[in-house]
Amino acid sequence: MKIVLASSNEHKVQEINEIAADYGIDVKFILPPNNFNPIENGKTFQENSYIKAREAWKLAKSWILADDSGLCIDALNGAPGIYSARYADTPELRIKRVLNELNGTADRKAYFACAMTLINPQGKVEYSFEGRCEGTIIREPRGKNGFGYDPIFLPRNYTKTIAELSEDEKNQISHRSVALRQILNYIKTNLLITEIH
Ligand code: ITT
Repeated sequence: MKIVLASSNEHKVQEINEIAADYGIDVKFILPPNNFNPIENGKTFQENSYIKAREAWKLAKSWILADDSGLCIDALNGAPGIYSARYADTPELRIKRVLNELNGTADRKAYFACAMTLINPQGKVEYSFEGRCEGTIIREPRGKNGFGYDPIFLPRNYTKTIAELSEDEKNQISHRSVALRQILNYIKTNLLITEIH
């Protein structure tokens, strides 16, 4: 089964395909055409994932999965949240801004959230789910793997940042893998036809 991932983030599609391959069902995610440029003006991750899914459906009219994700920091009242991708011009500057805003703050609690929406070829929402990964923000970036805010995020009960974990290790615990497993489970149970002998 081919599903268009309503995204232009190559890291996301790579991560999602790795998680799906591990799950053991025949689903492959592909990126939409280059002119995919949704206006993410929703107020929640869930609303934005729906907006992305609808825009991709208009282009492809096939199965669509959209992921809207971000980092929510308690001491910053949930910021950067839905603005995570736009918090500054580059990933490095976004990290710098977060660390500056948290300068001197003892409460470092945060979580990554990922809302996913699955739309069917008729354009109706089949399923949606939000996954989370809880942790804390450290004071200096560490590690080179992953993307975005991974170098400053220490998952709960870990001593390494996500950027210091292998892809496999990230995929065991990430907000994206929590949401995607739920979606894959739905697909397996409801959409893949199994032959009865
Ligand atoms: P698309 O909208 O095209 O999918 P995007 O990168 O703009 O790509 P989002 O709108 O969902 O995606 O914004 C998510 C931002 O949140 C992303 O750019 C990162 O800065 C951050 N983020 C999300 N998931 C992350 C992860 O697994 N690790 C680190 N940062 C993440």
